[in-house]
Amino acid sequence: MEQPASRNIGLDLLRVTEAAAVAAGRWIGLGSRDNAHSAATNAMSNALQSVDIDGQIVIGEEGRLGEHSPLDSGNSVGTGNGPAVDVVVDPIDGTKLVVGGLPGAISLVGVSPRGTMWSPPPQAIYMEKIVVDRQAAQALVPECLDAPAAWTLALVARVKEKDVRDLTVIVLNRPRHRDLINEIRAAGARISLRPEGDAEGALEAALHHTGGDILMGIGGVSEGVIAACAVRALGGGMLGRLSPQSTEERDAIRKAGYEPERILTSKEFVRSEKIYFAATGITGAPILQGIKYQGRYVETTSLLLRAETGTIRFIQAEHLWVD
Ligand code: VTB
Repeated sequence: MEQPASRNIGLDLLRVTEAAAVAAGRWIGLGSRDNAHSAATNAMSNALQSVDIDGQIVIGEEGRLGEHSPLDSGNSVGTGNGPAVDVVVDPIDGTKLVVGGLPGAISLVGVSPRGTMWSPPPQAIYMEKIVVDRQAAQALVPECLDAPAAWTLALVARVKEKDVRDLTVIVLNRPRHRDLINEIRAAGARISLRPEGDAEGALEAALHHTGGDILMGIGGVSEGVIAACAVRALGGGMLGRLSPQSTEERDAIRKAGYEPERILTSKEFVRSEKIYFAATGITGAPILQGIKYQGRYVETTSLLLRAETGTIRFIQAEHLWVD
């Protein structure tokens, strides 16, 4: 006999990123980082309270921002009725993009069973990553993180059956990436330099047919773990390693008993197939349209992933606007 379909909390989680994106959207281009950030964080936290999960935030943003919010690591979220889960959130990936009215900002949440999400100490801020889609996943080997970029790009190009010059590499525009950018250019690949948003970049690289073939470089830790949820759900490939950018950060990681040198794959970042991932566009990214206010309605575009079943849903919604 056919098994009854299992319960899917995805739609409830989608409402969480929709709420954060709609709240953040009110601050697009208005120049206030604090207002944009707290609007999105509060909206996300409120929306999470109505989800039937017994959730715990695994990586909050207190380490990076040096300030506290209802979404700090260790905080409980959800009604408490429902599965015990780990939760990783990013109310806005790319706050400066929202503040400046620039494309690329999205809101994200990832959920997996309690105890399955990798949780570094809050003092760990930076992570080096490589992310590819399901076609290129087999090409990634741990050596890629230390090899010259040309080597990794050649492996990815081969499995994707294209030339290196046809690859697009997504990289955050930061001084720390000067050598990486030079190596990629010398290898002949194209670069999409981003001012912010490496979780969004990872999503583009992990989804097939987006135009972005691979994400490389050093971004945030929470962005890395949240990206790992999406990568697993999409069957893509990912390598990550903490990349402390100061001696204080390195010492804090060691003191907490973590090996800064350890390389992890998406399966080690999230040790379960029971992953949900949701993202909603704020200012409009290549994969998700931005928020549109249409008088009485606000329109959102979201992505909802469930790893267990491999479902990929793009969801467009109109919400009756109550300000
Ligand atoms: C990235 C980016 C974020 O932080 O994670 C980046 O995706 C890394 O830190 O949007 P630096 O900005 O210090 O390089 C953000 O820019 C902000 O959280």
